[in-house]
Amino acid sequence: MNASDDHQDGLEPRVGPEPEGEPFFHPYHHPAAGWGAAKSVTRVLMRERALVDGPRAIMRMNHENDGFDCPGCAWPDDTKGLHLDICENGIKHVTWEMTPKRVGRDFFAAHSVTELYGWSDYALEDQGRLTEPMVYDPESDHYVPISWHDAFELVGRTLRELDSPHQASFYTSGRLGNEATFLYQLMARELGTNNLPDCSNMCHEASGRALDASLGTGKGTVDLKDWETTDALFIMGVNAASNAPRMLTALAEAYHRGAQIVHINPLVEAAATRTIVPHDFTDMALFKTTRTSTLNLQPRIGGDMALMRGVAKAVLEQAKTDPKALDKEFVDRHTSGFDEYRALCEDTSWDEIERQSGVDRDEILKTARAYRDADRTIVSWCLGVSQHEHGVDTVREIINLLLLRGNLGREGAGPSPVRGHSNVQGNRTCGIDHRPTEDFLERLAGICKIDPPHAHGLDTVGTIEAMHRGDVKVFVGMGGNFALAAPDTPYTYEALRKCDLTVQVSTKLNRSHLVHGRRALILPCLGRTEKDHQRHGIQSTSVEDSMSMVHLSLGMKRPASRHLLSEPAIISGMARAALPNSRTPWEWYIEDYDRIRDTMAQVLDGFEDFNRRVRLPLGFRIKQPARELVFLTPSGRAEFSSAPLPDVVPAPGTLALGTMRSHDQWNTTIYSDNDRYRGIKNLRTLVFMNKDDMRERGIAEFDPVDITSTAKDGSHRHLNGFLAIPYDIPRGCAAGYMPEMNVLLAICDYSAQSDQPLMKHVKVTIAPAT
Ligand SMILES: Nc1nc2c(c(=O)[nH]1)N[C@H]1C(S)=C(S)[C@@H](COP(=O)(O)OP(=O)(O)OC[C@H]3O[C@@H](n4cnc5c(=O)[nH]c(N)nc54)[C@H](O)[C@@H]3O)O[C@H]1N2
Ligand SMILES: Nc1nc2c(c(=O)[nH]1)N[C@H]1C(S)=C(S)[C@@H](COP(=O)(O)OP(=O)(O)OC[C@H]3O[C@@H](n4cnc5c(=O)[nH]c(N)nc54)[C@H](O)[C@@H]3O)O[C@H]1N2
Ligand SMILES: [Mo]
Repeated sequence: MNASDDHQDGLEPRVGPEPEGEPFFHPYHHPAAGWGAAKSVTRVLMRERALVDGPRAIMRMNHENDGFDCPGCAWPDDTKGLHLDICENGIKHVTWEMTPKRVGRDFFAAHSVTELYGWSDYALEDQGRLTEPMVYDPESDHYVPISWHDAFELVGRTLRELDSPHQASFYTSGRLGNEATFLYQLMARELGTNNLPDCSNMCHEASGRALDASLGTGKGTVDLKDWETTDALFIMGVNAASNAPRMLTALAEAYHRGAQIVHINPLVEAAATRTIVPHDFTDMALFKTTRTSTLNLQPRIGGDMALMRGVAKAVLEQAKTDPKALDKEFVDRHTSGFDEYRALCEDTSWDEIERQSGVDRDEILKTARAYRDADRTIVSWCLGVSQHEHGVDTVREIINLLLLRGNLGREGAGPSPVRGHSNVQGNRTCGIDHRPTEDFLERLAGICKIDPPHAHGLDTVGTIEAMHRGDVKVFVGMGGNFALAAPDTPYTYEALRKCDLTVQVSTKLNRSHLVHGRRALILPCLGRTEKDHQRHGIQSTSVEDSMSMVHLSLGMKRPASRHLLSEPAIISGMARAALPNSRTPWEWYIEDYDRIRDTMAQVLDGFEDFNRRVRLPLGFRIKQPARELVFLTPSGRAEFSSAPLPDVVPAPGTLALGTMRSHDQWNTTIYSDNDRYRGIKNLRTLVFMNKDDMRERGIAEFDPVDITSTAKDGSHRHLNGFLAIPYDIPRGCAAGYMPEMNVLLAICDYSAQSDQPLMKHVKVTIAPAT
């Protein structure tokens, strides 16, 4: 235990609420959504005492440019705009923000930071909305009120006094609207740094890099219409029923249409069985279920690339006798690197494919048949694919497969990553990028009259390491909960505590307020559901969904407190204080967000005529060159990749552990200790294991176990006393919840391809607790 490479222990204090009863596990056999979801919604509305406001707000959510965008996931709004397109978890999310509970100065006077640190993360957020700016007072160990003016001055002075702007880092969580995003990156770049880490660095960085390399665009190319017309859907590494519940509707519709729906996931998640379409009132009343899959494959964790290679190999073998298996014309006209890829597929043996994917050849051939028989195919994926050492290669392998049959640039076909936070895609589009292109910088310089830095900045992992070394001294978090979301919790805590100043712009109290720098600010902001009054009237902000649709979001509720400022206003305040000689009209921008949009229209690709187009009934779609078969790659064509298969088979005695979300959780926000679709109640500190792996280790259901991870640098980390749950998961694989398991993730364990932490592939040993 005391060896120097041994890092201690679990997350203390607990993350979730006090359990309401004994831990319970019974495999879930009901359809996804439906009445279980409706019941759970009512419970949340009641707990938040929002039975009146909640439903009213929900009726205004995701409506054509009149109402606010669901602050939950990034699944697009229904283009038909006819029915209420909402989901259980979206409702929970909105209600959580609209709670009538408040955290005011009295609260902070009553509780020291040391005391609050001992509270669970659930309890912290459950106190309600933050109401006024607070500053940490080291004398008393309390947060005390500070005026907005003094808060901005503290930020400004600290930034001005740095030896170099690179000593500051500006994090974005994917909730931030486009206008605030643009101002935020402008402030950082005017200060002189590209240190713009964001939650994407932990999420879809791999997807963006792969799509860029293969297709010359960092995003998916399909929209909901394509989902409505496709013949085959491949759903990889996403727990849709919990994390993108509105996808259930698309799956049910596809099934009715007779489309193939292939789920690829080590766990058979609820979305891979059947659903009751939540907004279909007859289905609800009649308990009518719809199947949502035609085939389920359970690869080993990390086995997706080998699986895709296998499907491609089968398609190419078939093409020898059946020319229609391959779209030769598309391949010849639009792609490069095909011959090399074909040779690679031929050279990869079925033995290796089976071993690395964990799926047997028959199943792969069945999958290949489904793919080949479909005229139009969409492949959709999320974190199960991206958060791996070989995430970039895996996404590129997905694209290879799509290219073989020309599944690009036509209706009903293409790649469709499921993004996470509601505006994480918009953040990147609007300039949050630690590796900005020269093109973008040039336009920013020209239009905004600043001299932006050209050197790449720090991403999430880079920022943590730099804070730890003392090279970054100021951390600003625009939303999110960096301390808890990031890997290697104790290391990240140390890093944040070494800062001179930490600034968190937040709606609710969270761990990142309590793990802070020598000086610390909590700056409370308006939520997306709230009215944003500025000089020229009520302002709306825009967001971009997973499918590149940009539309307006307009808050409708009275703000949680009259001291709150909007995120654009907070950024503007910090910028004015930090850049006293700035020529950027920071205050003028805030009077009317149309002015920000006018500037954005000139700087950002695809935002021409922004103010008019964003007010169209459903907003507008950002042009996707790859969708028009225009490839902004070096060859001007879509590029096949030819990467060798990585070895993902765990060494004897070890397991590959994936960390994921429960149903009742939104990243670091925990609603309850339940995970309904996986049949779990009152338990978060668990590990799902294959029953044979358990038996081999002498572990029975609910037995406490000790989990030890081994990092790339050989160091070990531990989580003790987690309860083992026998689950339908391939041998050699295990799974459990973030953020509790983030202590197992070493800071050095990030992908060489994407710099993404390896959140789905932690090397662990699991043994009965000692
Ligand atoms: N309600 C709710 N909605 C959310 C969120 C939330 O916390 N709560 N978070 C939002 C955010 S920021 C994001 S990024 C998304 C995340 O959405 P998801 O990607 O669904 O997130 P996870 O819970 O991490 O689930 C990962 C899924 O991948 C599977 N998996 C694990 N390893 C592998 C593998 O090697 N291969 C394959 N094929 N599958 C694997 C797991 O079994 C699980 O089903 O959801 C967004 N939406
Ligand atoms: N082990 C492991 N770790 C992971 C992951 C994993 O799969 N496994 N997933 C990673 C992923 S995909 C992501 S996206 C990150 C999530 O990382 P973050 O985005 O940093 O974390 P969240 O939990 O979404 O942030 C919640 C906080 O956001 C604040 N907030 C809510 N609404 C608003 C708003 O409108 N404005 C502002 N300013 N603040 C607001 C509230 O104060 C709340 O406490 O976690 C990552 N961490
Ligand atoms: Mo995410």
